[in-house]
Amino acid sequence: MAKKLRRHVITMIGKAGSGHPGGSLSAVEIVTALYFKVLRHSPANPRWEDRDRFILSKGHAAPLLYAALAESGYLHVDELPSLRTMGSCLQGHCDVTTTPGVEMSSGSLGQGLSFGIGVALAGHLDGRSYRVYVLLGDGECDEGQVWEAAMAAAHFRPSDTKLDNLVAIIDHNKQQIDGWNYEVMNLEPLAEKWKAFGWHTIEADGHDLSQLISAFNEAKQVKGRPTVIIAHTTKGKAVSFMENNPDFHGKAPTADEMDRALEDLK
Ligand SMILES: Cc1ncc(C[n+]2csc(CCOP(=O)(O)OP(=O)(O)O)c2C)c(N)n1
Ligand SMILES: [Mg+2]
Repeated sequence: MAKKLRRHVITMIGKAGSGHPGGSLSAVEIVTALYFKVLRHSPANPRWEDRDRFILSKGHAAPLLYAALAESGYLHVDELPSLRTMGSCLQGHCDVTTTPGVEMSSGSLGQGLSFGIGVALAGHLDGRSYRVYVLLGDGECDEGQVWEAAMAAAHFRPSDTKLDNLVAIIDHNKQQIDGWNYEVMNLEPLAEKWKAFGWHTIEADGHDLSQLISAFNEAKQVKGRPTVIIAHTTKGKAVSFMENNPDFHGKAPTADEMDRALEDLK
């Protein structure tokens, strides 16, 4: 499934002629684990009230989310090539008003965790047992709002239960739009920061499905505080000439590059 999603990402962005391959490819296993092993959801009924919520805060990875939504049945796979065309329900960044299964309009970085806290608090208030998963980029953590949210999530105490229905996942691919994080804005020590903000903190190989699934299972057992999974990943993962190559943060492959990428993903 992970390979299928990668192939969709490449062909969708290649056909559209614009989009963000690097940060879509790095998060493939995280999204695969969630959609195909972890989330309690009902693709036939996207607004089912008890569904677990997945919030893509790093909204530029929309093609990956659309591929997962299509492969799990929210959309038809043959709608995927309409990415970024006028009138399509698959715009370049996530739009809650047009795409079944999208929980939040995102693309302006920094907002998803705050929104996720609201959804998690609402779950407690409504007596529902759904869980909330928010995927953030590591460069996205340059945004002050992420840290306001990190502080707030460990603070709120709905009916004496802290937000243990909330899981943040950081796609820690060590790069952002302009290159390496350590050159743009050093984040380290990242795990220690989240621990200091009161979160149960797990580090995992973000391309190892079994490590990710155990991390999500561990998070389900944690009581009284939210969990963050710091998923160590590689930007552009599995396409040789895109791996760790900042040029492919936000650039579509040419027709020739698309062929070479699909060759890597055979
Ligand atoms: C508020 C805001 N500022 C700037 C941008 C432009 N932008 C899009 S992606 C990106 C880099 C994000 O880096 P990271 O979160 O590490 O994403 P990834 O490496 O997973 O692609 C930036 C600055 C944006 N979308 N929103
Ligand atoms: Mg990054």
